[in-house]
Amino acid sequence: MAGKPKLHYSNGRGRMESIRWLLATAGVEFEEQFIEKKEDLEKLRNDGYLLFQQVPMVEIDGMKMVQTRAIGSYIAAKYNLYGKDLKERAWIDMYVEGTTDLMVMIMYHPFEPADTKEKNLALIIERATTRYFPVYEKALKDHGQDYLVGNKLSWADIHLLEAILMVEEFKPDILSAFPLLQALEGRTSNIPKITTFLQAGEATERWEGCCHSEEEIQYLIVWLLQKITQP
Ligand SMILES: N[C@@H](CCC(=O)N[C@@H](CS)C(=O)NCC(=O)O)C(=O)O
Repeated sequence: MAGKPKLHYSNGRGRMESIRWLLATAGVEFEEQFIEKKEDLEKLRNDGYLLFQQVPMVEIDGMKMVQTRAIGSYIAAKYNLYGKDLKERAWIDMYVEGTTDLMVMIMYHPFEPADTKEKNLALIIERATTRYFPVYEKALKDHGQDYLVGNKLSWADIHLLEAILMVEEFKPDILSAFPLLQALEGRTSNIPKITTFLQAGEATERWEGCCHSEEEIQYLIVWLLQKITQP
């Protein structure tokens, strides 16, 4: 039997968090090898483990997978969270990519300089409520089903729940004009495996870590230190 998938990333949400969500929803136990310092990333690179010298990297089924999107597709397909046919998969892809665009805005938020932070937050909220959430609310209204695609839980719903919770951290009533999304949030977060994942604090207690370059790792460390030392 293949061992547990092993996730290589920082102890932050960043690009790995959606992978953690998918595995948790599928009920797959995984191990984490956190990248804590520059040398950890260098070692992975020197060992030839990172195809493009970047993380996330997931050891799974004998592969060392990189590229968040590819890892997510593999896991979603493997664990039956990727629709029943090509058309459903196309819809799931469109939704997941749209949600990812919103998430990336949020992911960069902690790295925004103080003078643009507020503006950036306003833009996140504006995009969530005028560009992304209306699409999902309409989809649910139009087909009248419980989940976004194929009346069955898929990667699209899981990814959306993750994004909703992220935006709610900034604005708890963000879904006030989206009753069907509120229902979807309740329905999905009550799925036992997701509840367990949320209760374990996995989804909420990580800092918004994502490192892009050695300079950014340094920047991150400064940012983290500031966060830790703030009263
Ligand atoms: N397209 C890649 C981007 C990965 C990426 O930018 N990873 C960052 C960490 S979040 C990284 O490894 N940065 C170091 C570098 O680019 O040198 C993906 O989606 O996985």
